[in-house]
Amino acid sequence: MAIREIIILPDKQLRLVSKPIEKVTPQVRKLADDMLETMYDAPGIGLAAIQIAEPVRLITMDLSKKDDEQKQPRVFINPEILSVSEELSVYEEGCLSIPEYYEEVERPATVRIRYLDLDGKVHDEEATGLFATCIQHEIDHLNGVLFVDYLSKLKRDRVMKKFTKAAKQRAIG
Ligand code: GNR
Ligand code: NI
Repeated sequence: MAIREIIILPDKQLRLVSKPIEKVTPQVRKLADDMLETMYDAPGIGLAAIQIAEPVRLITMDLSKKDDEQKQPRVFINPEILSVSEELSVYEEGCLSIPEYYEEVERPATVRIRYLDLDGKVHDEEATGLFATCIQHEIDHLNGVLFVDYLSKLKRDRVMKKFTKAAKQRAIG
């Protein structure tokens, strides 16, 4: 396993549409392992492969509490949203690719999802609460969408500008 670098705004790779995984090969398992290790190290509750510059439809997640004895690592391959509830819910979201920026986002409160696990088995599930928010946030990443896209243009422009400026400062050194 290896901890990989997480790419941040304004990296254009975050806007790529990730490709479906055709077969669960040993390389896919290795990538999922690296993603889990990178996610726990960050730390974050979810990670999409594109956040470590791998444009494939693979997501890791662990929604267990920090002080839970057992970790609950989860892997979602080619996840799809089958349906969404009319009911909406608001969560304060953050993103490892937009460090230290948090804003409330409104999304469907419940979603039905379909995905493959690391054995290639199909799962149909209902996600609610933080699980619903997180899986929607991660599937958005697979489509090149970031949570700041749901904010006002004023807020989004402000964030984009801040991260563009910070990247330029780092380039100067
Ligand atoms: O660690 C994360 N926390 C989080 C909090 C609220 C809504 C979504 C998330 S996902 C985020 C990790 C991340 O950037 N995943 O793409
Ligand atoms: Ni994110």
